[in-house]
Amino acid sequence: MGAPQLTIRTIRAVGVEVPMTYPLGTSAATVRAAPLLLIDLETEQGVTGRSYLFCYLPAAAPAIAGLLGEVERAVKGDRVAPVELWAKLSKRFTLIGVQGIVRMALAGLDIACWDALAIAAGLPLVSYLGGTPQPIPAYNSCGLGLMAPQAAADEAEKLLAGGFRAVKLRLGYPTLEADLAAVRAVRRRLPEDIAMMVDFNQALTVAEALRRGRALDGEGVYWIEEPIRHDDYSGAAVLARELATPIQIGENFSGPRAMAEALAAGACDYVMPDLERIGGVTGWQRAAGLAAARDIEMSSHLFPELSAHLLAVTPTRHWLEYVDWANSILADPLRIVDGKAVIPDRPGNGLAWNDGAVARYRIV
Ligand code: SMN
Ligand code: MG
Repeated sequence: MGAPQLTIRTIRAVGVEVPMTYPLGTSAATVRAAPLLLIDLETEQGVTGRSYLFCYLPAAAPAIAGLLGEVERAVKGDRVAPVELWAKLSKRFTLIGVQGIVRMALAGLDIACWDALAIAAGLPLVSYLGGTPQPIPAYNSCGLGLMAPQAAADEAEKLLAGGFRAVKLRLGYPTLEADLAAVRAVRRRLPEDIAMMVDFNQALTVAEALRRGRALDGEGVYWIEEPIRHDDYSGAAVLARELATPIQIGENFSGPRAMAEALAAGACDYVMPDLERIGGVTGWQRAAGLAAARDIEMSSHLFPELSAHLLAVTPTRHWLEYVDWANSILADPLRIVDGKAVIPDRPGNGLAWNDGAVARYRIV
């Protein structure tokens, strides 16, 4: 007997703003609390699929919830078939464009659909996708925002608790000298075998990125992330060619097509798609195929609970980005053992809400 066919009954979305253990001070803005949208896809058969989105701004949570209301009207009664649903909804939202928060809303539905299917099949999502639960190496991406060099070094040391073997430092200070001071302070404090990624969050022009990148070559930096505008693939190709340190981009790829264009342009050495921007589980799998075809290492961006399942079925899997932002509203937060994410051995993607915490932090 196969699993029952599932059909969509309702899509419920609840916005929360949860405290963060470490604020995230990027070159663009400081994030002090995480606005999340928690999504429950209820089916006629009683199976509920779950997902969550990171909204960047609290105001985006009700906006995405509103879009999901529109999505619900379009797919009520449809079969839970995420590939078909993408095709239908991409057409339906063509006029506004499947970008930005529209794409995030569709990704939220997609992730919840795959969860429902895996639950109905009685398998962890990773197994439903053809893999097996296994520990996934993670870097601790909490904290390490722009701050005084010694404070960054102190924080970096704390972030190794849990056995993490890598951390990520935010850069893009007003001067090259300040960037170098932060890198050197953290690098000196960490054991040599601990990897240190750096992230500029698009702060630089191409010329300035070349200047700062050349200064960082030889400083023990594992990758340089988003040094310039996320969509300047020809500029990024210059950097990838000229700099010895690998260039990492991808959190802003809007769908697999953007990633394909970046790869065709030679814009980076590594990729790190973001689950809600690449198009959920469906988009991720297509992106993983593109990375595999070119032998490019693929890491994840945010959503560690979900990305762990997906990296396990990504042929060129690299690093899981770990953040603890969802922990306070999850009934079973993702466990890290010896620096590796533990994929829960239970049906679905493992998301379940801590209802008391959700009520406490609710904003929408
Ligand atoms: C980041 C992610 C989410 C919000 C702000 C900054 C960052 C990262 O670029 O890669 O972690
Ligand atoms: Mg980044």
